[in-house]
Amino acid sequence: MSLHSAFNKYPAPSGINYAYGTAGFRYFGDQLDSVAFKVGVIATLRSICLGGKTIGIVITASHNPPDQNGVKVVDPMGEMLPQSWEPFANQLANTKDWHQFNQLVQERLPENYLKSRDIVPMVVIARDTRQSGPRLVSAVIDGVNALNGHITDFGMLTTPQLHYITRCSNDGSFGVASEQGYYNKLIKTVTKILQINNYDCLDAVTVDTANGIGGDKLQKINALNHVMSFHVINGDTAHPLRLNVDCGADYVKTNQRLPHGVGNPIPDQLYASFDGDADRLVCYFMDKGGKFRLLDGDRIATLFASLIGGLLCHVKGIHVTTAIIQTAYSNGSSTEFIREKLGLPVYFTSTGVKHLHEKAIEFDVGIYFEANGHGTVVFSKKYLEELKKYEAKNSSEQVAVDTLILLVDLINQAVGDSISDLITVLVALKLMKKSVEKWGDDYSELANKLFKLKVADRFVFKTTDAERRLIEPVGVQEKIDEVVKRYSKGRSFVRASGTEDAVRVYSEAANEDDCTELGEKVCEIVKGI
Ligand code: 16G
Ligand code: ZN
Repeated sequence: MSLHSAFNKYPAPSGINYAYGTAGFRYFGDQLDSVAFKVGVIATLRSICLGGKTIGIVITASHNPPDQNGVKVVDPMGEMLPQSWEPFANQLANTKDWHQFNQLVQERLPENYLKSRDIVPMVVIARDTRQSGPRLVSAVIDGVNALNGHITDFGMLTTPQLHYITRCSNDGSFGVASEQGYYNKLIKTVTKILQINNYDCLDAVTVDTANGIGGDKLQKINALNHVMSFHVINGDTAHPLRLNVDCGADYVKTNQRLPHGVGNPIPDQLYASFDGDADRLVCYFMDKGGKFRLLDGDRIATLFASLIGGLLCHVKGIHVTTAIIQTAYSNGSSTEFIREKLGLPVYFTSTGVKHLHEKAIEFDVGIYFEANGHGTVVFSKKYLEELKKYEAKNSSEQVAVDTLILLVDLINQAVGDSISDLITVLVALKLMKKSVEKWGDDYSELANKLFKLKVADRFVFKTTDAERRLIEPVGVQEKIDEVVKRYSKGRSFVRASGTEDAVRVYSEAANEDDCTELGEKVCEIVKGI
């Protein structure tokens, strides 16, 4: 099909202004056909501009309800589409006129591209379990084919698996670019870590997979290995309308309670939840007193930092920079714990994986997590090289070095990955001989609450300082400051959502009542604008 015919096949609906947000284009599934076609075109153009490197596309709306969907572009090394391409993506997505559309496309194409065939643009695609997925994949395929691109459809995968495949397609040293390649790398690495540390297997764990794709993939891992085992609950992918309903990482984190399906939790035993596309992880347990204890992204970051920091202590003579990257949503207690107990620097960025990732790669070991469970660790080339050439002085040092090297393979550096993050949590607890209870006692969270407000125009809210302060509307931040200082350990910020037509208000304070009162007062300020 020619580009022109494909353009006509997918007319853009009127009345929607599409915007490439923090996680790509995200709308109701039936509003995305024209966008999916255009993202096919964008990914192909991106591949052409990068001389034929493979670009990824994921069709998912993550933790959002089943009738929504999203289209997201993955860059060659598994990162997000660079922000410099977002205005172009928005322009294409909103163009209804063929001539204008064609002109925009031609401007990005090298001269004679369609005739010369010097470059073969490569695209890989996967989707989650949503009903609108197959239709949107077809639309993407039409977009890629219209520009003579080559596309491989990997069917249903977790978002991080598609990031992994994209990266491997461009960098063979990362692994084999297939779903099986992903499992092989993971299983081989875990098996080796356990072996050199004298353990047979990891503890089995119950995982709520939000009735999403992560459940199917964990079952595959169960069938392929002997060193770890996952008991999947909320693993019903046969009924896509159950996706994320009363379960999953977002439900557990937002409501601070057990997901549907965990009836009688065993005290002090670890449980975990993924989100619908398996790139977020939260852990939790019920303590002996029957209290629900959440172990969110902040906790996972501190656990990983303790594991890596502890191992690095054994390897004297290696100099690496380590930092933890957080967002405004990270609990103040976790920040204090990292700075004071772990002695590590903390940096803040805006919400959204791409911002955290960008900062994390400035360090040899960059640990980044959002409180909601999105995150991973990135390692520099230098770090791996230094470890590889390090001459250990005794066997325990050698084990530490080898474990550190293996962790680089275990952790999915391309993007936060529920499966590999969970396995790393289990490895960390085992190697550090740390109980879940002890992990939960690292620090006590300050009370925190999140409010969502509908406003006439969320774009009037402009922030600075990693979204922690408002610069517009002018004068509002001063009013917030005035309220915040009345509460012990008080903190609050206001930011426009990047995924919903709403404004979010976060409040934090020494106790629940203060936290609620503070949040409500800040909401009043916002409503009064
Ligand atoms: C997206 C982001 C997530 C962020 C959330 C904030 C990615 C892959 N996903 O889901 O990291 O926490 O947006 O949503 O970057 P909000 O802007 O609506 O609060
Ligand atoms: Zn997700």
